[in-house]
Amino acid sequence: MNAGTKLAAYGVSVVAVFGASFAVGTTAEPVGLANAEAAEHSGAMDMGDGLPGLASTAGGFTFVPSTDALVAGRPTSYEFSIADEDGHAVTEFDVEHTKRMHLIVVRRDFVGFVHDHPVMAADGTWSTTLDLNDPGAYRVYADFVVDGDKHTVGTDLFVPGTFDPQPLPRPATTDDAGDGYEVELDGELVVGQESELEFTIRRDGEVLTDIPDYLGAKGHLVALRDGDLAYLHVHADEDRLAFEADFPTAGPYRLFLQFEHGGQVRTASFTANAQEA
Ligand SMILES: [Cu+2]
Repeated sequence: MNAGTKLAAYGVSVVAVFGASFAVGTTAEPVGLANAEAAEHSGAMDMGDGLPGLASTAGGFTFVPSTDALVAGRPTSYEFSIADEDGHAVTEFDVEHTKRMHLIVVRRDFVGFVHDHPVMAADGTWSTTLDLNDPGAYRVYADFVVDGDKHTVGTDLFVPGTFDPQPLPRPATTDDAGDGYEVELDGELVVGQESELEFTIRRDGEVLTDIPDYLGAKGHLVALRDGDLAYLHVHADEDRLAFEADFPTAGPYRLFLQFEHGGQVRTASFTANAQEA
Protein backbone atom coordinates (compact mmCIF):
# COMPACT_ATOMS: atom_id res chain seq x y z
CA MET A 1 0.00 0.00 0.00
CA ASN A 2 1.51 3.37 -0.93
CA ALA A 3 1.15 6.47 1.19
CA GLY A 4 -1.74 7.83 -0.86
CA THR A 5 -3.76 4.63 -0.60
CA LYS A 6 -3.01 4.43 3.13
CA LEU A 7 -4.27 7.97 3.64
CA ALA A 8 -7.35 7.26 1.56
CA ALA A 9 -8.06 4.08 3.55
CA TYR A 10 -7.52 5.99 6.81
CA GLY A 11 -9.92 8.66 5.61
CA VAL A 12 -12.56 6.06 4.83
CA SER A 13 -12.20 4.38 8.23
CA VAL A 14 -12.41 7.73 10.04
CA VAL A 15 -15.59 8.54 8.13
CA ALA A 16 -16.94 5.07 8.96
CA VAL A 17 -16.20 5.45 12.69
CA PHE A 18 -17.51 9.00 12.77
CA GLY A 19 -20.62 7.89 10.89
CA ALA A 20 -21.17 5.06 13.36
CA SER A 21 -20.87 7.28 16.43
CA PHE A 22 -23.12 9.85 14.80
CA ALA A 23 -25.71 7.10 14.25
CA VAL A 24 -25.39 5.99 17.88
CA GLY A 25 -25.65 9.60 18.98
CA THR A 26 -28.89 10.16 17.12
CA THR A 27 -30.56 6.89 18.06
CA ALA A 28 -29.38 6.87 21.67
CA GLU A 29 -29.23 10.56 22.45
CA PRO A 30 -29.80 10.31 26.22
CA VAL A 31 -26.61 8.25 26.60
CA GLY A 32 -24.55 10.93 24.85
CA LEU A 33 -26.06 13.67 26.95
CA ALA A 34 -25.51 11.74 30.15
CA ASN A 35 -21.86 11.23 29.23
CA ALA A 36 -21.37 14.90 28.46
CA GLU A 37 -22.99 15.84 31.74
CA ALA A 38 -20.86 13.36 33.68
CA ALA A 39 -17.73 14.68 32.00
CA GLU A 40 -18.69 18.22 32.91
CA HIS A 41 -19.33 17.33 36.54
CA SER A 42 -16.08 15.39 36.84
CA GLY A 43 -14.23 18.43 35.53
CA ALA A 44 -12.96 16.62 32.44
CA MET A 45 -14.22 19.47 30.26
CA ASP A 46 -12.03 21.90 32.18
CA MET A 47 -8.79 20.10 31.43
CA GLY A 48 -5.93 22.56 31.33
CA ASP A 49 -7.84 25.04 33.46
CA GLY A 50 -5.93 24.44 36.68
CA LEU A 51 -4.57 27.34 38.68
CA PRO A 52 -4.54 30.62 36.77
CA GLY A 53 -1.42 31.59 34.86
CA LEU A 54 0.10 28.13 34.55
CA ALA A 55 -1.39 27.45 31.12
CA SER A 56 -1.09 29.48 27.93
CA THR A 57 -4.58 28.27 27.01
CA ALA A 58 -7.35 28.27 29.60
CA GLY A 59 -11.09 28.78 29.58
CA GLY A 60 -11.05 28.86 25.78
CA PHE A 61 -8.56 31.71 25.53
CA THR A 62 -4.95 31.51 24.33
CA PHE A 63 -2.07 33.91 24.94
CA VAL A 64 -0.48 34.60 21.55
CA PRO A 65 2.75 36.61 22.01
CA SER A 66 4.55 38.25 19.08
CA THR A 67 7.92 37.16 20.45
CA ASP A 68 9.37 35.01 23.22
CA ALA A 69 12.64 36.93 23.55
CA LEU A 70 13.63 40.52 24.35
CA VAL A 71 17.01 42.24 24.62
CA ALA A 72 18.11 43.19 28.17
CA GLY A 73 18.20 46.84 29.20
CA ARG A 74 16.53 48.23 26.12
CA PRO A 75 12.94 49.49 25.96
CA THR A 76 11.28 47.17 23.45
CA SER A 77 7.80 46.92 22.03
CA TYR A 78 5.95 43.79 23.20
CA GLU A 79 2.80 42.76 21.37
CA PHE A 80 0.33 39.95 21.88
CA SER A 81 -3.26 38.98 21.32
CA ILE A 82 -5.77 36.78 23.10
CA ALA A 83 -7.19 34.19 20.72
CA ASP A 84 -10.57 32.54 21.15
CA GLU A 85 -11.29 28.85 20.46
CA ASP A 86 -11.53 29.56 16.72
CA GLY A 87 -8.12 31.23 16.71
CA HIS A 88 -9.54 34.73 16.25
CA ALA A 89 -8.15 37.64 18.24
CA VAL A 90 -10.61 38.74 20.92
CA THR A 91 -11.49 42.45 20.76
CA GLU A 92 -14.24 42.69 23.40
CA PHE A 93 -12.92 42.85 26.96
CA ASP A 94 -14.66 44.02 30.13
CA VAL A 95 -13.16 46.74 32.30
CA GLU A 96 -11.74 45.38 35.55
CA HIS A 97 -9.89 47.54 38.08
CA THR A 98 -10.35 50.43 35.61
CA LYS A 99 -8.49 48.61 32.77
CA ARG A 100 -9.36 46.08 30.06
CA MET A 101 -6.01 44.32 30.23
CA HIS A 102 -3.56 43.83 33.08
CA LEU A 103 -0.15 42.51 32.04
CA ILE A 104 2.13 41.16 34.75
CA VAL A 105 5.76 40.29 33.98
CA VAL A 106 8.19 38.82 36.49
CA ARG A 107 11.41 36.84 36.29
CA ARG A 108 10.94 33.28 37.51
CA ASP A 109 12.95 34.04 40.66
CA PHE A 110 10.54 36.95 41.40
CA VAL A 111 13.02 39.66 40.35
CA GLY A 112 11.89 42.63 38.22
CA PHE A 113 8.12 42.71 38.81
CA VAL A 114 6.23 44.74 36.18
CA HIS A 115 2.51 45.55 36.15
CA ASP A 116 1.51 47.22 32.93
CA HIS A 117 -1.61 48.22 31.00
CA PRO A 118 -1.16 47.63 27.27
CA VAL A 119 -3.17 49.41 24.60
CA MET A 120 -5.32 47.47 22.13
CA ALA A 121 -5.50 48.11 18.39
CA ALA A 122 -8.82 47.58 16.58
CA ASP A 123 -7.69 44.10 15.41
CA GLY A 124 -7.17 42.90 19.00
CA THR A 125 -3.38 43.35 19.09
CA TRP A 126 -2.25 44.57 22.51
CA SER A 127 1.03 46.46 22.74
CA THR A 128 3.23 47.97 25.38
CA THR A 129 6.89 48.78 25.94
CA LEU A 130 8.87 46.50 28.23
CA ASP A 131 12.28 47.41 29.61
CA LEU A 132 13.68 44.31 31.29
CA ASN A 133 17.08 45.02 32.79
CA ASP A 134 18.09 41.56 33.94
CA PRO A 135 18.63 38.53 31.70
CA GLY A 136 16.72 35.37 32.56
CA ALA A 137 13.44 33.52 32.06
CA TYR A 138 10.31 35.56 32.74
CA ARG A 139 6.67 34.64 33.17
CA VAL A 140 4.11 36.91 31.51
CA TYR A 141 0.44 36.92 32.61
CA ALA A 142 -2.49 38.45 30.78
CA ASP A 143 -5.26 39.08 33.30
CA PHE A 144 -8.62 40.06 31.78
CA VAL A 145 -12.39 39.64 31.92
CA VAL A 146 -14.60 38.55 29.00
CA ASP A 147 -18.40 38.34 29.33
CA GLY A 148 -18.09 38.77 33.09
CA ASP A 149 -15.65 35.89 33.57
CA LYS A 150 -12.11 36.43 34.81
CA HIS A 151 -9.25 34.76 32.93
CA THR A 152 -5.48 34.60 33.38
CA VAL A 153 -3.26 33.00 30.76
CA GLY A 154 0.53 32.94 30.88
CA THR A 155 3.49 32.58 28.58
CA ASP A 156 7.28 32.60 28.83
CA LEU A 157 9.59 35.41 27.81
CA PHE A 158 13.36 35.03 27.60
CA VAL A 159 15.97 37.74 28.01
CA PRO A 160 19.34 36.43 26.77
CA GLY A 161 22.49 37.11 28.78
CA THR A 162 24.19 36.04 31.97
CA PHE A 163 21.48 34.95 34.37
CA ASP A 164 22.21 35.40 38.06
CA PRO A 165 19.30 33.66 39.82
CA GLN A 166 18.36 35.07 43.23
CA PRO A 167 17.20 32.96 46.17
CA LEU A 168 13.66 33.41 47.44
CA PRO A 169 13.78 36.19 50.06
CA ARG A 170 13.05 35.04 53.61
CA PRO A 171 9.50 35.45 54.92
CA ALA A 172 9.02 38.94 56.33
CA THR A 173 6.12 41.14 57.38
CA THR A 174 7.73 44.46 56.43
CA ASP A 175 9.28 45.69 53.22
CA ASP A 176 11.15 48.84 52.30
CA ALA A 177 9.35 50.33 49.29
CA GLY A 178 11.98 53.05 48.80
CA ASP A 179 11.93 56.84 49.40
CA GLY A 180 11.23 56.32 53.11
CA TYR A 181 8.13 54.18 52.49
CA GLU A 182 7.75 51.02 54.54
CA VAL A 183 4.89 48.56 54.17
CA GLU A 184 3.73 46.13 56.83
CA LEU A 185 1.77 42.96 56.09
CA ASP A 186 -0.76 41.72 58.61
CA GLY A 187 -2.72 38.49 58.26
CA GLU A 188 -2.33 34.75 58.15
CA LEU A 189 -2.19 32.79 54.90
CA VAL A 190 -4.42 29.79 55.54
CA VAL A 191 -4.87 27.04 52.94
CA GLY A 192 -8.33 26.49 51.50
CA GLN A 193 -10.11 29.48 53.01
CA GLU A 194 -10.38 33.16 52.25
CA SER A 195 -7.35 34.66 53.96
CA GLU A 196 -7.49 38.36 54.72
CA LEU A 197 -4.26 40.27 54.15
CA GLU A 198 -4.08 43.85 55.35
CA PHE A 199 -1.28 46.32 54.70
CA THR A 200 -0.16 49.42 56.57
CA ILE A 201 1.98 52.03 54.82
CA ARG A 202 4.36 54.25 56.73
CA ARG A 203 6.55 57.04 55.51
CA ASP A 204 9.46 58.03 57.73
CA GLY A 205 7.76 56.05 60.50
CA GLU A 206 4.35 57.79 60.25
CA VAL A 207 1.27 55.79 59.20
CA LEU A 208 -0.15 57.22 55.96
CA THR A 209 -3.90 57.71 55.88
CA ASP A 210 -4.06 59.64 52.60
CA ILE A 211 -3.52 56.78 50.15
CA PRO A 212 -5.49 57.63 46.98
CA ASP A 213 -7.23 55.01 44.87
CA TYR A 214 -5.05 53.17 42.43
CA LEU A 215 -6.84 51.07 39.78
CA GLY A 216 -10.15 51.53 41.58
CA ALA A 217 -8.97 50.38 45.00
CA LYS A 218 -6.52 51.41 47.70
CA GLY A 219 -3.99 49.01 46.26
CA HIS A 220 -3.39 46.16 43.87
CA LEU A 221 -2.05 42.81 45.05
CA VAL A 222 -0.52 40.04 42.95
CA ALA A 223 0.21 36.72 44.69
CA LEU A 224 2.38 34.06 43.01
CA ARG A 225 3.16 30.58 44.32
CA ASP A 226 6.83 29.75 44.74
CA GLY A 227 8.04 26.96 42.48
CA ASP A 228 5.57 27.23 39.62
CA LEU A 229 4.46 30.88 39.76
CA ALA A 230 0.77 29.98 39.82
CA TYR A 231 -1.19 33.23 39.81
CA LEU A 232 -3.80 33.73 42.50
CA HIS A 233 -6.91 35.75 41.97
CA VAL A 234 -7.15 38.25 44.79
CA HIS A 235 -10.13 40.36 45.80
CA ALA A 236 -9.46 43.90 46.94
CA ASP A 237 -11.39 45.59 49.73
CA GLU A 238 -12.73 48.81 48.25
CA ASP A 239 -12.19 51.00 51.28
CA ARG A 240 -9.18 49.55 53.03
CA LEU A 241 -5.75 48.40 51.96
CA ALA A 242 -6.90 44.83 52.46
CA PHE A 243 -7.43 41.78 50.25
CA GLU A 244 -8.92 38.33 50.32
CA ALA A 245 -6.98 35.51 48.71
CA ASP A 246 -7.47 31.75 48.55
CA PHE A 247 -4.15 29.92 48.92
CA PRO A 248 -4.50 26.48 47.31
CA THR A 249 -1.54 24.75 49.00
CA ALA A 250 0.83 25.21 51.93
CA GLY A 251 4.26 26.74 51.41
CA PRO A 252 5.81 30.01 50.28
CA TYR A 253 4.19 32.65 48.10
CA ARG A 254 5.55 35.93 46.84
CA LEU A 255 3.22 38.90 47.26
CA PHE A 256 3.53 42.16 45.32
CA LEU A 257 1.55 45.09 46.70
CA GLN A 258 1.24 48.21 44.60
CA PHE A 259 -0.11 51.53 45.79
CA GLU A 260 0.10 55.12 44.69
CA HIS A 261 1.44 57.96 46.80
CA GLY A 262 3.09 61.23 45.97
CA GLY A 263 2.03 60.80 42.34
CA GLN A 264 4.04 57.62 41.93
CA VAL A 265 3.15 53.92 41.89
CA ARG A 266 5.22 52.03 44.46
CA THR A 267 5.73 48.31 44.94
CA ALA A 268 6.38 46.38 48.14
CA SER A 269 7.05 42.65 47.99
CA PHE A 270 6.85 39.94 50.62
CA THR A 271 7.53 36.25 50.98
CA ALA A 272 4.87 34.62 53.15
CA ASN A 273 4.13 31.00 54.01
CA ALA A 274 0.65 29.57 53.73
CA GLN A 275 -0.23 27.09 56.50
CA GLU A 276 -2.78 24.31 56.67
CA ALA A 277 -5.85 25.31 58.70
CU1 LIG B 1 -3.39 46.19 36.12
